[in-house]
Amino acid sequence: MTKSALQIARASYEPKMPAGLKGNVIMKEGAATVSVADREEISALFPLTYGMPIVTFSRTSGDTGNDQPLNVGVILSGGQAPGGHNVIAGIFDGLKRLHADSKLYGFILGPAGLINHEYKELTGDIIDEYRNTGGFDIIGSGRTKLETTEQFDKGLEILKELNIKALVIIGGDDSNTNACVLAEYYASINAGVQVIGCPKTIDGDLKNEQIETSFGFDTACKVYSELIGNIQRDCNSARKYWHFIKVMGRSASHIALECALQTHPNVCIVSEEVAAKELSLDDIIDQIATVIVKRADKGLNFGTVIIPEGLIEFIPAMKKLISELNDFLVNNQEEFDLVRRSGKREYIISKLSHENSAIYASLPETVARQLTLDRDPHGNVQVSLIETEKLLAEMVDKRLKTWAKEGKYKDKFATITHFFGYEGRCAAPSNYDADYCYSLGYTASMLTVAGKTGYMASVRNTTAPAADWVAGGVPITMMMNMERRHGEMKPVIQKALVELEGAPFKYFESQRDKWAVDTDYVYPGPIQYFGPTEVCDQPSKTMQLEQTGKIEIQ
Ligand code: FBP
Repeated sequence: MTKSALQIARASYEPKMPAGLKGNVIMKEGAATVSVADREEISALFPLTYGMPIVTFSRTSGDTGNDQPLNVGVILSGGQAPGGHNVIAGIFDGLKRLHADSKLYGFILGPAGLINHEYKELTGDIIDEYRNTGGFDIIGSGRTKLETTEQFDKGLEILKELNIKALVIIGGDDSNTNACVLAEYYASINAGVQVIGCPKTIDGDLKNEQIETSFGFDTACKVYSELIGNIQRDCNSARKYWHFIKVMGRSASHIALECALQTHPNVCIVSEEVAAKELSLDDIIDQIATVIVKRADKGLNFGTVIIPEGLIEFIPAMKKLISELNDFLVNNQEEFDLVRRSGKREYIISKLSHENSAIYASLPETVARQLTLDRDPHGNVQVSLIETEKLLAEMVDKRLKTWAKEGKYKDKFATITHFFGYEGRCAAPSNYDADYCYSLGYTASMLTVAGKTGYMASVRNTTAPAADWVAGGVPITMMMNMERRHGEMKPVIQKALVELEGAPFKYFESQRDKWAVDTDYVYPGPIQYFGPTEVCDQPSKTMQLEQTGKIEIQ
């Protein structure tokens, strides 16, 4: 494999670790825990893994008494996130420190690897190739859901064959929920296999009182912010384009908000605010167009708009339209297919309720078509495929043309659209993610050694220097509540959306009017891996605001 100069230099980076994980480690147990909501239902569903204490690890000068080799399996689940390889390296090093004969097996291409018995042993040579690198390519990832007892039993066959005592599942909220269901099931049948979760997702929506952040968020946001900064410098140089930039984040707007905190765009839409204020698509268009006019009045015919990927589903009126469309097409697909392509739009307009028909008619041709064509296997519109950035740019253009006729706008409006997602998911992890992930992995191995199951690895106090970080484990049931999924009430880890009362949004809210009309762009530049700590080691602005109430340094 040909390596870049950075890859070669970065391979020898030694992730910083909490002092509590260095040397021999002992575990302290706190008080019993309860779930965030629906305690009766969750405790009944998880009789063996409910109520367990939060645990923390600290250094001891004494002997830990753990000196037996231990075989562990690891799965990468869901979308890629920078730092996954360091989680695996941390697990490996933790296990090898315990005993040189311990083994780590990686299941190939996500949970499917466990079910299909596809795996490889991760030896020291392999691990060394992947230290501090981005991507999940060491074993690959996948989105198969581990949720049926047949899958659990099939998985157990290979776990037994390889004498694996613990399985670490690195994933987002759904994968960690399923990890807990698996932990409970294996405990209930005395399978002798523990299950430990690890918080991953660039979306940043797996966090709570105990989990400060999901790994990958920091790096992905830094990559997108670098690109947004570059675009801002370009548009401030050319002074002729408005850039509409969509950023990933399937549901929550944490990425969009963090990028706004890093780059000070002229507009950033936050889906959670749209939902809370029940804004319509028309309101959002109005907001953006108003900023464009205000800047034009100052001679500034350029700017940036950041749009979160999940926006459409947070606009109450769009949600209703999509839901009626889903129902209508499920029942009338054959008739719809017979309508000529040129007549499909009019056909839908004639069939929908008055309210939804008007919204549908106002959508640009391409988006209207996407809403009727791109459907998932359950017959639902694939909202993530809708090019929201183009939708908004086109609709703003239309609005400005109307305003021009009314004499409210007289300048030229030119747009360029972008979507940043895959550009950041496999970037080489920032120092924060490299350190955080390695510590999470090492902690996961300590949890397996301690015999824990149904826990998520946690590393806290991460805005402090790494030596002061606190490593431990949190019972997954503690993060759960009951939610309706596919028509059924299910126990799930609460997804963390942007809190409108939280410090990151409040800070953004206090600044956005200034950023809208002034040109106060920040150009973060590329992630730095070597250099002064204030350049290389800063956690995300979101974390800084959440943990300390302020941004240390822009
Ligand atoms: P995870 O929640 O699995 O970490 O994935 C998040 C994400 O990166 C979203 O931001 C994005 O909407 C989605 O994955 C895209 O995934 P895919 O390429 O599998 O469609």
